[in-house]
Amino acid sequence: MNFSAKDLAAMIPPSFTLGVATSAFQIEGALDEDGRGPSGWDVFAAKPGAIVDDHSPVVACDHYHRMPQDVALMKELGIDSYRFSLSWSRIQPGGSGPVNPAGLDFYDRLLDQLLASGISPTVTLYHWDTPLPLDEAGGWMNRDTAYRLGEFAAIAAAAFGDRVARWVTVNEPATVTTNGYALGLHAPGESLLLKALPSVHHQLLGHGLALQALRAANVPGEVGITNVYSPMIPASSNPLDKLSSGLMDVAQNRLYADPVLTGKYPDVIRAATFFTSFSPSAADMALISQPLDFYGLNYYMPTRVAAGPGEGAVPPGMAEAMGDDLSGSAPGAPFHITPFPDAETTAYGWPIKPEYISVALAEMAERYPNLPPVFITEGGASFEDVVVRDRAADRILIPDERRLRYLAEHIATALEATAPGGAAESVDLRGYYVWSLLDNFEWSAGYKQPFGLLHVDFETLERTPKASYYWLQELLAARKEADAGAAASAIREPSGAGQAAAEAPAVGEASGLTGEPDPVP
Ligand code: IFM
Repeated sequence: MNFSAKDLAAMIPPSFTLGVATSAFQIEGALDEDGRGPSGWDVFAAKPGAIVDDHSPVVACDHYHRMPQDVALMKELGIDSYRFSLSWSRIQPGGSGPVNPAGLDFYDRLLDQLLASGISPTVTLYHWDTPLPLDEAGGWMNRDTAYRLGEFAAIAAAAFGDRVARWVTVNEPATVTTNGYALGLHAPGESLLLKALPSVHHQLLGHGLALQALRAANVPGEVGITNVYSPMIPASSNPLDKLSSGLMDVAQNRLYADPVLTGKYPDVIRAATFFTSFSPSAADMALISQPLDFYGLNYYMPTRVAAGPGEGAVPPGMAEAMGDDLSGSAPGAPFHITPFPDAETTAYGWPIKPEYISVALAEMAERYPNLPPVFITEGGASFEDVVVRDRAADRILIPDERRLRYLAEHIATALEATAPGGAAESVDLRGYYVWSLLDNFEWSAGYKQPFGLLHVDFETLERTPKASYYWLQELLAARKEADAGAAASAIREPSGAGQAAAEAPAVGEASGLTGEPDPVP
């Protein structure tokens, strides 16, 4: 595939939302300021060895202080929507009880500034940074945390409900359970393996209670949940590999999507309840499966699965990126993740396979006949970026063609798949959010996995647009022109996005460097 921004713009339906996404803990910093309480992640990240090279989230991108500048960069980019999360600990420092007015004020200003910039806000209520008192009381292993999330949703609805276009209750419960409770790679650092199952149910219940609170507050915005989805591919036609890949599919995809979209846990999980005390009530399942306005799907990669114990429970290369030796992370596991022989990978070791975004959407359509409209609420790639100085033009360039190509191919493939005649034509795909606006604190991988459209120098905190930023800017401008009815096939004037956009490389072209580029130390 080789798409220029303009080719791609021509494929985008008029009401399709193009946005960027971040989360509070990954960008805000200011952990001890203005009455914010500690979160479980503050404590986890401070443990020696928990984060690669002991990187600290204390400053992160300093978004808390640089928010107006970041919104201005989004406005210049021309995005339709910004997805960000609320720091629960900033708004309700104890995770229950009193609200912190300064915390509310920060998000008030952010929302107002977004709306004044023509950007529609999508708010995630829970993106992993559980208030510490709740984590200390058992976190998601404790049913009470679900009720606390419902309460937090009511606070957020009362404060911001008038301005939020779209609410995501919980982000990627699968990652929280797998990394946080089963493998100990994320906060709260529990290694409970299969005993982590209650953390699944309590997060989904938290989703249901948050949804109920938002509806009770009559928020005008749409409400949904976000799950990460990775098509599972058996490493061979061997029945054991097929069985293993089916089990991974249950553990990573269906365990989270089935209860929300069908009101039932997958059969294999229900069969397992025969041996365990896990037995969710009909009332819980009804809360979890309330109708949604949209379903959020995070797609990054497919997963190739082989039978037998192997290296690990995360994609090869990722363990190293997280600074961990995961060879013993899932002792006795009957299967493992194995590389795609022919795939390029990101810096995280994630296989780059755009065709599988189509598989993900088609599988969702097949499994869930009542699937609501879908937003890809995250997609993107980490690559080590090279910063070069273009002396002739006296500017800094970050030619991140691989990220730009990743985005173009994934957006194009998703659009093709959901267009009439496509593999997932019944899916009502409403938008795509790029992860991420900024290079940021990538959890256990610290600052070593940059996903941003904006490069962040973590010493000076200066933001510099990468080639992918200019490419997206050109795409957005071209799409707006097309929507405005400008002659689609006529030769267009340079887009309103300015000269930088006009200079942005098409996918597959050179980086736009002129003169003698010097690597910047
Ligand atoms: O950075 C994360 C984000 O917080 C959740 N989804 C995946 C991203 C990349 O790992």
